[in-house]
Amino acid sequence: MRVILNPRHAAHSPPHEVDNGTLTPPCDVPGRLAAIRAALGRRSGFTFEDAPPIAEGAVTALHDPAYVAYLREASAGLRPGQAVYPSVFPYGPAPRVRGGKALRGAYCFDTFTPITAGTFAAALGGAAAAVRAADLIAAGERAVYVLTRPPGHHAERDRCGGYSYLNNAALAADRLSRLGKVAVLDLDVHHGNGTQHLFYDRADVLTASIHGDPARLFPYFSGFDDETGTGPGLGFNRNFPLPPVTDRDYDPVLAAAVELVGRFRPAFLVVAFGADAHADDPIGGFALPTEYFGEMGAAVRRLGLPTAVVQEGGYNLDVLGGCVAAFLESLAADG
Ligand code: OKP
Ligand code: ZN
Repeated sequence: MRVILNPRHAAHSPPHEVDNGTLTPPCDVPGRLAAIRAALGRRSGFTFEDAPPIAEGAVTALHDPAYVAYLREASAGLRPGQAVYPSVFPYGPAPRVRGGKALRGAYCFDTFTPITAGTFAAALGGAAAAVRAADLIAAGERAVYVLTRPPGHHAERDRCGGYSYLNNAALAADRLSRLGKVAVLDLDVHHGNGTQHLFYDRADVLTASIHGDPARLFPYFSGFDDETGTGPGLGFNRNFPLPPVTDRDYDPVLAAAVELVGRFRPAFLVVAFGADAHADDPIGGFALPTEYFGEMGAAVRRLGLPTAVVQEGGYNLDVLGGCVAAFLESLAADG
């Protein structure tokens, strides 16, 4: 399987996150990508290539050009080691954005997602990898893996959050949607609110996400099962919120989500893949064993669709690579 790497991921390495008024160590560290790269390198069947660069115009079809310019300019204004966080978020009937502090809150929905000097370069490198994977799938590859960080599935049209700045999976899906219907299956333990948001009114891209119940897990405000789309997109978004479960209770839900994808009859599939539903993940709370990620890969393989897999979360460096390898090896298996 071809693995498309984000060559700029390490440029983004935030010093910390802010949680409940406290500086906490970052979860999305460069070592995540290194761990996955090493695990895949120990197995046969994976080839690695850097994504060729893309122009900013490749992401402004989906993301607000002013938001993308904000990310670029905010990054450019910082020295190494500096980080910019929002402190005040939009409020009132007619929030107005006139200065830097308002921009920070207008374009970001949490305090976990700082902008640093290298953030824009890293985010654009991830988008480039996703675009490259989409183009390879469009050209006839059966399965391609995008190895990138920071994640992307929480990024909305004009807002970063949840460690995500540009929505890599959505960019791949949108690119493929020019050629046929696309399904996005989000297996990260957190709801893919950004992807849902970007396609909420579209019938040509089905979005389905299995995740921890947002009543208790990030991103809290969305991912409930009554969010099903709007306008022409009504019925083309489906959420499967779950309590913290083991593989036994996850499995029937995975089967239902996969069946939903199959019934949609897409030409292409994009998997937003996270390993953070693993039992040993520090923030997910679920209880899946490493081997079960192989079952997930097998379920996706049985759909028989050309598939781009985009890396999202997964924060235990000791198990992350094994989960990714199990998923991809089953996905690529014969028969
Ligand atoms: C991004 B992805 C712990 C709280 C952090 C944010 C989670 C973002 C997950 N300090 N909560 O979906 O893996
Ligand atoms: Zn996650």
